[in-house]
Amino acid sequence: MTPIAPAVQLRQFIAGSWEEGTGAVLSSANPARPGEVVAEGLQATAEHVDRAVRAASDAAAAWAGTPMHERGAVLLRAAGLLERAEESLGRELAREEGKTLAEARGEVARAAQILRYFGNEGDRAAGEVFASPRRGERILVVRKPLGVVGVVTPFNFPIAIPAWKIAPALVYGNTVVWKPASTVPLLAVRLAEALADAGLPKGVLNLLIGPGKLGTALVEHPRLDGLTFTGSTAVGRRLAAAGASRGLPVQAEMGGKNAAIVLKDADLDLAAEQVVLGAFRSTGQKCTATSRLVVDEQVADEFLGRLRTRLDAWAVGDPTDPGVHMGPLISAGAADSVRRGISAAVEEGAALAYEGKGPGDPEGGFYLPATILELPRNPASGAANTAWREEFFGPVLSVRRASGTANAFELANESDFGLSAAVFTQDVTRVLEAVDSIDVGILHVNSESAGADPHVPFGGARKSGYGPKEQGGAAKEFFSHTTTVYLRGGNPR
Ligand code: UN1
Repeated sequence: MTPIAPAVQLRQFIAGSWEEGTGAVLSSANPARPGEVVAEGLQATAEHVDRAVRAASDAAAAWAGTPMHERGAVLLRAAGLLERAEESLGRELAREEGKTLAEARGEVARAAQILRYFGNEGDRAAGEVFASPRRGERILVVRKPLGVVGVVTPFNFPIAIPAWKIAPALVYGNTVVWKPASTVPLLAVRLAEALADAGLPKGVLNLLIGPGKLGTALVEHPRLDGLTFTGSTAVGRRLAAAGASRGLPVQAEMGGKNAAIVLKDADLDLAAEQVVLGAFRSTGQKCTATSRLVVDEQVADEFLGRLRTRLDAWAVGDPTDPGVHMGPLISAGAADSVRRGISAAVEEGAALAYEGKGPGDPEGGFYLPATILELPRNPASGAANTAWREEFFGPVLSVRRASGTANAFELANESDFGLSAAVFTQDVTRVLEAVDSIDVGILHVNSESAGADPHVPFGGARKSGYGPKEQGGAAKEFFSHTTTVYLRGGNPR
């Protein structure tokens, strides 16, 4: 057995200095072995929020005036630091969050890739030039930072989601006050360290570790200029409302109830592989996870059989064991809430179609087996079932059978959310119909519903998202605003 690493001391990062908090003790435990503390320290308080926002505000003008190329260069150096530490950071991430080592390393590599993409943005277009209808004139559209941006991030991608918010914030010239989920503070410290070591000037990035109410203090701070959030729908709406009431731009990436749609002509083996990955990787704790399955009734029994066969070989246990496919949930509270959701769904008529094996020795970890629920055939009771409507954020897949393609698309759209979907078919006509009729921000054809690339927009339709999308060219829509300059020479001819 590998020796247990000692708990890392947690500190706040304000105005370029690491300092102890003054709030209650915060312990980040390993969800696979809750007795094992991964990191520990004192939390930040409202007083720290105030100092962090002031530090970011004081640093804003100099950072906005730093050439974009130099801002990008800091991100490129930080990317290199993360790449070199992929192995050790991946291990810390798996121990703190509970996703498998392979996924955790992949996430660190993804964070580096995001920093690289936005680092290189420092040498790309910084605005646009238009012709003018008047002689002797050009019209420039230049981009400017918002100022101080609050960044509030969830537990499930402890380094990639922060990277995809902080990197564009910084390269477009904003300064940042970041409040990560209190369950994953260690990875937040690691990202802040990498950016500081890469040469970020004092006050440009400030990190506050502590309870959710710090997010409220942040959005209410008079010197905050914008807020970007990823997390639960309830918290996102509350922060967005608080921001809007003060006239702040807010970007909020919230829930999903993403459907995989398996049509009757699909490659069933490929679809089964991808649906298992989409539903159960990261223990179902992705806003892009596949939590609903719509399968054509003509292939439903065959397809569900293939899912069961694959899941029988799905090992659940300590995520740092390389043979494991699925680790624990993030906390006891999260596991209880998913259990309550499953019970409610069953009481409302869902059938337990599959329940996988748990770990050999759970050691008190917050495990749940991979679970498939088949919802009532009656359309009204299927649609009304809790497992069809509510995001569980756990390893649960809710199934309904469709009577053909049109019905399958209807069922897929039957949700308040619209983040992602995955459609499985070999027929290009069905693909084109899916593109037109499935109302989501991200549509996968013959691949799982999760995943995001740094160079293309990420975000949801309908109630999954609020404000501009993230990543790619979309990121600048939130992290900068435009000044339109009518530029005329002194003596037009
Ligand atoms: C992915 O699908 O790889 O919180 C990224 C989430 C999303 C990110 C998903 N914002 O799960």
